[in-house]
Amino acid sequence: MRYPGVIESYKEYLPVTDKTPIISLNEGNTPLIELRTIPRKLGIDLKIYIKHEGLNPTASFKDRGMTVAISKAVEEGSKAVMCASTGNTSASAAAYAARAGLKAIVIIPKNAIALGKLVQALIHNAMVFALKGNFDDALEIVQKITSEYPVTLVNSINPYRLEGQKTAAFEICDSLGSAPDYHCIPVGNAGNITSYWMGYTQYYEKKKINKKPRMMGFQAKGAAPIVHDRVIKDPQTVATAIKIGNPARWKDAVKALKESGGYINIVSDEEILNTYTLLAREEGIFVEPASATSLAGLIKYYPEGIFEKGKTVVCTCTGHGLKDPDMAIKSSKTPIVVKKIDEILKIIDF
Ligand code: AN7
Repeated sequence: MRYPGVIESYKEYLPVTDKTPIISLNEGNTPLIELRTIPRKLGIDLKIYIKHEGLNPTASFKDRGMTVAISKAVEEGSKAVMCASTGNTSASAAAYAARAGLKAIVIIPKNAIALGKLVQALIHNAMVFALKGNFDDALEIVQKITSEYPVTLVNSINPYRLEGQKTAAFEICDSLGSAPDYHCIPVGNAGNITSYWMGYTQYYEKKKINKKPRMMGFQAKGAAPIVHDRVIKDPQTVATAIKIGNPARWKDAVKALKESGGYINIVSDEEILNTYTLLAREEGIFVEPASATSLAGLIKYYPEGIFEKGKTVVCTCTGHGLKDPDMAIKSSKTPIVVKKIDEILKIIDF
């Protein structure tokens, strides 16, 4: 059977009816890849899976929530949608709005989002504003405009976004046959950790699983408002996707952490980038820097005994590595320029 996307797959758990026009790009059904090399090389006694959300239609997890938010916007007669974004939400909003025939307006922090994401918003023909300010400033403007004008907000303040995103937790349980013991996840605006916890909780209440995981959130060191329990005025990190100082879903994330007996802590830019290259080189998995935060946190805190040995962990990798080609180039060797076969053979040195 042709895979139909997350709304058709999990209809009974979503706020849709037969009257909801389903706007989908067949998102979801992303691979759950078991790590082969990293746990062995680093001496980590855990079964670790990567939920590779970079393999969604616009190459990030945002598509799961966007299919629901855009479908509901169309159902409600909206003609335009708007978001602030560190890049992935705007890429997804632009694509799903194009699919639905809606106008998309996005505000991104100027010179602060990865090139691939900017390109996506542009090619899908969104109206793109580059704000001289950061993500938090952009979100404030979007909240003001959408509360006063007839345009639908599609940031994760929109509850339909969370509804869609929770389907990733369902997929994990469906493919493992149970919930993992731990779930590691990057935390930016904190919508995704909230969504996963909703998903696990609902599956538990429906008796689809008999345990729930501990939610393990990780924030970049220079952008860790939840860890430090205060707004960060000028957040800084190479992981531009999570360069957020005042998360919209802050309270919900704290609730998810509390209810799950979870854990939240920081990882440095260096630790994020080390894990980013490690995943690419040792496992063949290319994710964007912010996405590597989940595994970077596991690698950093495992030696402190935060994870019980022998357990199963899922790390969500939220976006594809191709989103940020500049970072990939900076993190890699340069091509070797040659003209003749002899030069190549000399360098390979068989
Ligand atoms: C790759 O696109 O906030 O904690 O505006 O793109 O749910 O915010 C992106 C967030 C992690 C954090 N990884 O998720 C946006 C935006 C990637 C991301 C996050 C984002 P949340």
